[in-house]
Amino acid sequence: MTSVELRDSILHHLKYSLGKDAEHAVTYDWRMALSLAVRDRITDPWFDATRASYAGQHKRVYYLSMEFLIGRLLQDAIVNLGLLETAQSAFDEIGLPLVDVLSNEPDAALGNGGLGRLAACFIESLSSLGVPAMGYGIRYEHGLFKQSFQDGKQIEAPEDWLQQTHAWEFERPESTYHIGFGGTVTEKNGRSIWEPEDGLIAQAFDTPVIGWKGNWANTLRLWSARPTQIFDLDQFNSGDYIAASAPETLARTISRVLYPDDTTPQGKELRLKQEFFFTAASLRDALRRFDTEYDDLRMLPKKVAFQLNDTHPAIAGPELVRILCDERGMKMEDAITTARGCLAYTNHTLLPEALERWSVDLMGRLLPRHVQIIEQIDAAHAKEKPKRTVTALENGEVKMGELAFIMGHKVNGVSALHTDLMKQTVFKDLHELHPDRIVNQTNGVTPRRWVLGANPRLSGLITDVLGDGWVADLEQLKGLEPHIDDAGFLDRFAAAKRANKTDLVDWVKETHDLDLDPDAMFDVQIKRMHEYKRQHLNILEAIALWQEIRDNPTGNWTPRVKIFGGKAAPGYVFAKEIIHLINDVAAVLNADPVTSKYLKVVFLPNYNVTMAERLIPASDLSEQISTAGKEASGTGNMKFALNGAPTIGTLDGANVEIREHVGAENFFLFGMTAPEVDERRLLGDHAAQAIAADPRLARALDAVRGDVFSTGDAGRHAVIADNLSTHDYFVVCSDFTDYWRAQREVDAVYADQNKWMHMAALNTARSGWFSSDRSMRGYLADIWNAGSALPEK
Ligand code: CR1
Repeated sequence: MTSVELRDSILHHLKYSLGKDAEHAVTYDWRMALSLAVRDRITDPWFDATRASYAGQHKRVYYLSMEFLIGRLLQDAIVNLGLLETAQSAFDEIGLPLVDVLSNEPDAALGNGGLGRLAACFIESLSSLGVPAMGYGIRYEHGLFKQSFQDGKQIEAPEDWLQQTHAWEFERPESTYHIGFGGTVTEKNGRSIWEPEDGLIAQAFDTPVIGWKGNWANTLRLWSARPTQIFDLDQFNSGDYIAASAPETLARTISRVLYPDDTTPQGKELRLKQEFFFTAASLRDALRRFDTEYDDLRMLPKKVAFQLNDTHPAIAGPELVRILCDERGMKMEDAITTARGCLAYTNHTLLPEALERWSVDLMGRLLPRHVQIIEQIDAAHAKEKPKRTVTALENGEVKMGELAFIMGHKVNGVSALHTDLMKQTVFKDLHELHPDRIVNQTNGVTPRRWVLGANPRLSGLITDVLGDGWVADLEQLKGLEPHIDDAGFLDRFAAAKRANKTDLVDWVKETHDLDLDPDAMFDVQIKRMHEYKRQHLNILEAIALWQEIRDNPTGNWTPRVKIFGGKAAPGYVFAKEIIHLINDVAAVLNADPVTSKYLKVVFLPNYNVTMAERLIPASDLSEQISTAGKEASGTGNMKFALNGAPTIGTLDGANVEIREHVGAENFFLFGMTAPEVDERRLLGDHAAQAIAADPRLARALDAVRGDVFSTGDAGRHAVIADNLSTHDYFVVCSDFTDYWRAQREVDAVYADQNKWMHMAALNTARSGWFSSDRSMRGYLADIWNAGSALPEK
C-alpha cells in the first residue's frame, strides 16, 4: 500500500464512516479514520485465516482469560502490517503528526497486570505463528479503575474507554447465548436436567488480532452481558421508570467492571457469575464451531484445546462435562475423560489468597448442577486413584485450583522456579498422584510490541546490524554479541537509550511539571502494588540513601531517579499505604536543595500498557525485588532486559532464567533464596535482628515512623514501620542490607558508562529466548498438540 492509497482510504473513512469534513476534523476523527483504514487491511488476512482453519481441519486453540490487557491497538496493527512509514508520510501530507493521532487512542484496560498482559502477548504470538486460535474474555465496559493521587493517596475513578466508539471491534448481534443461573435440577429418563431460574444473554464482540507481516489474524472474542428482557413496558407505563430498567441494569452489571471488589458477599457472587458467564458462552461457541465440522464428539480432544488462564475459567471443567453428559448424552465417565482431553490449566500464583475457593452454598445457589458434577468428578478421580486421592470439594468449599488440576490433562507453571514450587507446595499431593501432569512453560513477551513498536531507536540499530529477521525469531539477537565491541556500536546503543530518556523527560515535564535529568540513572519499578513485590523495600533504600547523601553532600554520588508506577487493588489497604508513603517521600526528597540533584523519586499515576511502552525503553535499571518464592514469573522483567536495562533482583520467578541467559555478571543479584526465606521466617524476631544489625535500616525506619514524611500529621506512616519491624512477612528488613550493597554496586558500574552500556547491550543480545513466540511453541508442543496452519517457509 502506498502512502497515497492510505491517505485516500483515511479521507474516505473520514467522510463516509465518520461524516466529517477534513477541515473540521479533530484528532479523534483522524484517529478513527486511520483505524478504519488500517482495519480494512486486516480484514482479508483475517478472512483468509478463518477459511484456512476450516479448510485444513486444524486443531483450534481457545485461550480463556478473565483479562486481556491489550492496551492501544492502532500502532500495533500498523507495525505488524509494516505500514509505519506509509502512515507517517500519509499524515505528513495531511499535516498532522502521526504520534498525536496514535496517542489519541484510549488504553483498553481489560486487565490488572501480568496475567492479562501475558494473554495479550500470547494472542499476538499465536497470530504471528499462524496458529488457528481464539481468545475469549469479557468486554468490560469499565476495565480497571483510573488512578490519580490526592495528597499522595490513591483515588479510584471508573475507566471509560468505551465512552468513545471502539474502532477495532465488530459487534455480532447474531452470536448470542443464553446463560442461566440458579433454578433446579430434575431427573428425566436417567438424565439430569438443569432448569435455571434467571439468565442473561452473552453477546459477542470480535476484535481481529493481526500477526507479524499480516500473514495471519486471529480473533479476540469478548462477551458483553445483556438482559433477556430489555425493558419492562408495564412498569414504565405505570410510572416506575427505575424498576422498568432494572433488568437491564442488573444484567449489564456482569460485564461492567473488572474484578469487582469481592470483599462483600455481593462482590463474590458477582465475580463467580462473571466467571461462569464468559466460560459458558465460550464453550458453547467453540462447540457450535466444532459441530459445523465434525459429528463425533469423541473427536473433541483432537480438534479443540481450551487453555484456562488461571482458575478464573475453571468452571469450564464441570460445565463442559454437563454439556457433554446432560445435553449430548455422553456417559458421565466418558464426558469427564473427553473434557479432560481438551482442557489444560495455567497456574499463575502460589499466594494462598489468590487461589480461588467458592463456598458450596454460593455455588449451589448459582450453579446447582455444577456442584453435583464436581462431586462426580471427585468420585471418578477417587476411583482412578483409590489409594489416596485429593478432592476439589472440601469442607464446604470448591477449591478451583484442585478442580482445574483434576480436570486438566496438563497443568503448567510460568517459570522454572514457580513450576518446581508448585510441585512442592500447592499441588504437592496432586503432583504425586499425577507426576506427568505438571509441565513448565516460562512466560514470554511479544517482540513486536515490546521492542519493535515501543523502541524504534533500538530496533533500528538492531535491524541495521542483523536485518529484520529478529522480529519473528528473537533469538537472532544473539547475533549482536560479536558486534558489541565494534567501533560505534555501543555509542549508537547509548545514543538510542539517551534519546528515549530525553523523550521521557519531556513527557514528564509536560504532564507532571517535573524536571528530570536525563543523565541520571533511571531506576524503574512498575507493576501492581503488592507487599510481596516490595515497593516498600525500594523506598526504604531511597530514604537511607537520602540520609546518607545529606550526611555527606560532597560525596561522589551517582545521580538517580527512582520511578514508580502501579495501582493498588481498591480493597488492599496496606498497598495503598505504600503508595502514600512513596508520594510523601518524593515530596520531601524532590524539594531538598542539597540532595535532589543526586536523588529524586517520582510516582507516575495511572500506570498502564502505554506508560510501560514509554518507560521501559527509557529505563536504565529494572527493579525485580520480590520476596523469593512469591513472584510466579514476572514479564516486565523480560521487557526491561530486552530493552537494555539490567536487573537488580532476587532469585525469584523468571529472574532466575533471565540471570542464566544474560550471565550472572550482567545481573545485580541480592537477597535470600526461597528456601532461605522460609528458614528465616522461623526466627520469630527476624525483623528485629535485621534492624539491630543495620543502623542504616534502623534510621530509615525511624524516619518512616516519625514525622519526616508526614507533613505535620505525625505517625501517618507508622503502620508501615510497625509492620516491617514486627512480623514483616515479606522479609523486607532481612533483605535490606544486601539490597543496599547491590545498589551501591549498581552505582559504581553506572558511573563507568562504557561498562554499563556493555552490560546493557548484553542484556538485549541475550534475552531473545524471552519471546512469547517461544512460549507459544512450548504450549503447542507440550500441551495443545497443535501447530501452525501457515505453509512452512
Ligand atoms: C504473577 O504474579 C506472572 C503473571 C503472568 C501473575 C506474575 O508473576 O508474570 O501472573 N499472577 O504469568 C496473577 O496475576 C492471579 O495471578
